[in-house]
Amino acid sequence: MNKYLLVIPLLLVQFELASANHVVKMLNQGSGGVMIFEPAVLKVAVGDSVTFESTDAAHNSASLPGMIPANAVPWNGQLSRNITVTLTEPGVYAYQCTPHSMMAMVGVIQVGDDSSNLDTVKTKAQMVKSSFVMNQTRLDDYLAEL
Ligand SMILES: [Cu+2]
Repeated sequence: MNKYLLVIPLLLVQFELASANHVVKMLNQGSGGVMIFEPAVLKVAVGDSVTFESTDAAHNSASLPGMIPANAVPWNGQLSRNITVTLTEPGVYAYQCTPHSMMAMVGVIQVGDDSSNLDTVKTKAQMVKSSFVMNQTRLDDYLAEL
């Protein structure tokens, strides 16, 4: 019986070491409206990767300047192309689709359950959302879910 009890912690360690990949679809129409990332709010573990999938054409994913953790690497995907980013810095990340930024095609990711830069991101969000011509509350709503 003892040897079986030893196996369980080993399995748990292996599970935690395995980083996961998450998919965010870039859509013309989603359950939350038009020109939208789905899911637009994502919580992942440190070291996980996220693939922004070009489900519908003519979208991209680009991190928003000043709205990712201080040491995180920014990204800027090409239109109509998948892009996979690995998130090694804990904290809050906000990103947009560049051609549809005015339509509030934005999303947020929280890495490692860390909120240390959330206030900074929320402050910057007030400037970003001033350019939205529709869905003005989307970014605030997403950030409120963290
Ligand atoms: Cu778009």
